[in-house]
Amino acid sequence: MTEKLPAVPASEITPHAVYLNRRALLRGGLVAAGAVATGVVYRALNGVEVVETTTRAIPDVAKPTAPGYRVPGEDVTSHAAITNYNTFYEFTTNKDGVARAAAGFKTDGWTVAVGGLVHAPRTFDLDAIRRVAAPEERVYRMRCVEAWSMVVPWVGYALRELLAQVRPMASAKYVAFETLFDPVRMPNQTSNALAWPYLEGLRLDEAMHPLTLLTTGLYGHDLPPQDGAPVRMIIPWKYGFKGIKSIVKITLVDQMPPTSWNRYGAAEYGFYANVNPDHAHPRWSQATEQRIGESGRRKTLMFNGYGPQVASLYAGMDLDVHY
Ligand SMILES: Nc1nc2c(c(=O)[nH]1)N[C@H]1C(S)=C(S)[C@@H](COP(=O)(O)O)O[C@H]1N2
Ligand SMILES: [Mo]
Repeated sequence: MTEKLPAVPASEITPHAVYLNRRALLRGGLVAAGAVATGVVYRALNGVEVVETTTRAIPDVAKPTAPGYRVPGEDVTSHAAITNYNTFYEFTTNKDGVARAAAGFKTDGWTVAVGGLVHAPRTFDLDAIRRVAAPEERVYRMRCVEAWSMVVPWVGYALRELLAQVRPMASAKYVAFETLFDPVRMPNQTSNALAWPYLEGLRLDEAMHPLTLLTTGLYGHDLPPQDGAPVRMIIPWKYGFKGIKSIVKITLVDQMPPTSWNRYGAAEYGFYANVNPDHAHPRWSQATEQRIGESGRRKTLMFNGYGPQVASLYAGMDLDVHY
């Protein structure tokens, strides 16, 4: 049965992004599989600039099959699209321009300070972050509030593995995250596109959920700068903006922490930001979405399809109020 989907105003999907997903592009070798060197190549394919970003291959990535860890029957979005259609306001607000603007972003000496209401606060360098748990590939549906979506093979491990290392206190109720603030390395932080540093937060039970991924890679390689190198969050049942990039600080707190997009516009961006086709955003319908690389629209699924895993977290809550 073909159901007619409600008309949706033209989204911000550019022909560029749709083009980037063509399977022909994949066959054209834009995924530099197995490459070890980090590099950036600018290529014009039929007049469209594609930034080809190569990063270190992550050794021994496990491919678990637990429910929710894969997306059966849906195509994985191309590497070219995932790395050339980005939101990362610290570099530019132009989605097609993040790859170029972030190219060469240095993560040497990166640390993540994990503290607050914990018994064992600790600052992790990148090697320590990587040693906390074995890397896994998690193929997740991603859905942005602007009504585009992708399917992405992330690499990482459950955030709860990291939190276990610092031993949260019983008084901890939320987890607050912070992106690097460094206007020299993140040049658009000199603008007021958002208040800096970028802030996000989760309730502690959301942070401890096994689907909540501390992410260090995609397509088997370290994250490229445009996707949030060297470490970011991915919470697949929430809108993309909850997936804070280039994290330097994680703090356990007892009050709901402020978040950048909620400060920017509370009527548009709530704290929870669960994917919810029934709660309209003032500017973009949430009922349907444009999967990058497809021509028609898909119906958006409650909790982005992860309801069986996460709906119980919100039992008894009115999700039209707590959006
Ligand atoms: N620090 C930081 N994190 C961020 C953003 C940002 O601008 N700055 N954008 C968010 C938004 S709106 C989305 S949709 C996702 C996009 O991630 P991607 O570019 O890897 O697809 O990152 C999120 N994390
Ligand atoms: Mo987004």
